[in-house]
Amino acid sequence: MDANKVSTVYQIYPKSFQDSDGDGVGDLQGVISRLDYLSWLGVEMIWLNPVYVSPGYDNGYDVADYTRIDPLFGSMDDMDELIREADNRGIGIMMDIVANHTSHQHEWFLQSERDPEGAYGNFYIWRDTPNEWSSFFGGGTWTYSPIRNQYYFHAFAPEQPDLNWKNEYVRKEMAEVLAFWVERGVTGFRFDVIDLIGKDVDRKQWLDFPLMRRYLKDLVAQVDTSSLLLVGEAGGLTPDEILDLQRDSSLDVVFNFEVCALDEQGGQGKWKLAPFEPSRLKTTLDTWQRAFAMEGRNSLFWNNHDQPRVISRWYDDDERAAKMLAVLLYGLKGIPFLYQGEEVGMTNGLIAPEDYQDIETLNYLKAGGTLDAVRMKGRDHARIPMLWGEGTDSFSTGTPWLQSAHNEAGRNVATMCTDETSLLYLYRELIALRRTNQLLRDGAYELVPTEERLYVYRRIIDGEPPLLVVANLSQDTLPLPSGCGERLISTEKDEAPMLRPFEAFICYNF
Ligand code: TEU
Repeated sequence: MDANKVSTVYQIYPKSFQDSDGDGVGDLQGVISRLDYLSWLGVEMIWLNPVYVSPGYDNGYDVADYTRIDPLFGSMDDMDELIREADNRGIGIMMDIVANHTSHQHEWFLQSERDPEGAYGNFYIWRDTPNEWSSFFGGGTWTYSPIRNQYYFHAFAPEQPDLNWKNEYVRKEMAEVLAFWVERGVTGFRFDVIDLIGKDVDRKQWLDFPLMRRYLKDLVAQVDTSSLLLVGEAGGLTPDEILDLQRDSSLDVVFNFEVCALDEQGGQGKWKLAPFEPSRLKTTLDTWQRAFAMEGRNSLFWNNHDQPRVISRWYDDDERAAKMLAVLLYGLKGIPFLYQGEEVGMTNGLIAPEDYQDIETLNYLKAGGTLDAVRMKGRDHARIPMLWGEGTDSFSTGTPWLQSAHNEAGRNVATMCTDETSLLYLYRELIALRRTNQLLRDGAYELVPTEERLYVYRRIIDGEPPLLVVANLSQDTLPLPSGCGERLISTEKDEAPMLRPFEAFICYNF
């Protein structure tokens, strides 16, 4: 697929999007019932978080069967209907492929555990003696299996054993999973923690790039990917490594998390918070934009199902900041990913301590973590049911699987739909603009030096008048930068002689 042509991917966390049967959990029929909304919004692809059969220790990132739908979400008929109905509206479906690990209840693991000499004996990473290495969810990376009398490796929870990618049959099986979904008509894949497939557990090395590159290249070479959008979640890759993968079409775009970590102390994990500094937002985005200024592209996103709302973490829930961030992101070079609820300014909301559900958060709290950090960075805050109306009633007629409260009136689809000056309408206009404006899609990126509270950059194509994107990252009133011509889109209804707090716009540059 020509990745530059995708104007917006909309991420749906199915558990929290729309419940159709009143059990408090979102499902595929729920997604289908909201396709007209997504079509109105103008999105071209949906990234669906995992809906495969799973015991749900990590909300579906522990897959027990890659080619069956979990009854919690519906059936394969529902999935086929979703693919068809989305396609009727010009919307593709991107499946989440969790290739690094499976569930401990996956048939491969059960067989591997029981029969070391059998066909699946070498599908996972088994050792007689474990080394000391910390997993991403806290605790060690090795768990003893009394059945096999050996230890197996897991980068995440013990219920998520890592596949042994050195085994060519593992790679073949995964290619068959891809082929299965291509056959059913999906238009993209998002590969979960794909940088980890080349790891060396004995040397305690998460990333061996040449190896990871080879495995990934082999994997995608086994299916016809020409009409697919390939997205890799690979926080450990450098821009050069990403460019390398883009050049040979192993991936179209990569998720990197440097921006998400701006409110962390750095090097000490996600829970050690530091104050957010707008100037660092600018320098970090600029570094990544420069790396792909002439070739390749970035992924552009603020939030996802792992990253709670940045307007809560950085900007005290301020809706003006949400608008500014929307314009700033849609001006950048790359593919924008919009996470459900972001278009109505959903915030981290409130969750009572006893209602936390996420395995990562529960482990952290058990280990003595603080609620303050969880309120900012706990993944449940990103997974609060979608606010279609004032409360979560319109998400489900039953009791939502995750209890939460919001106190920001009007931040929901029903309210914002009736207000053409709302954040929701701004997103709709931005999405439409990116669809038609070649400069925004393909133009090179160039920073315009300004003071640090202001982020100004140009998008350029030879022989065309450049665009200027101006974003006031602060609540201060600032002088307008020079060179601002006719505005294409703005957070404000009118123009003022000064830049208002959090004002942002895209205009022609003279
Ligand atoms: O996330 C990968 C990942 O690196 C996370 O551990 C991330 O660091 C953490 O969520 C930050 O809080 C992917 C999925 O997006 C996530 O939902 C899964 O839990 C994880 O892989 C394991 O499959």
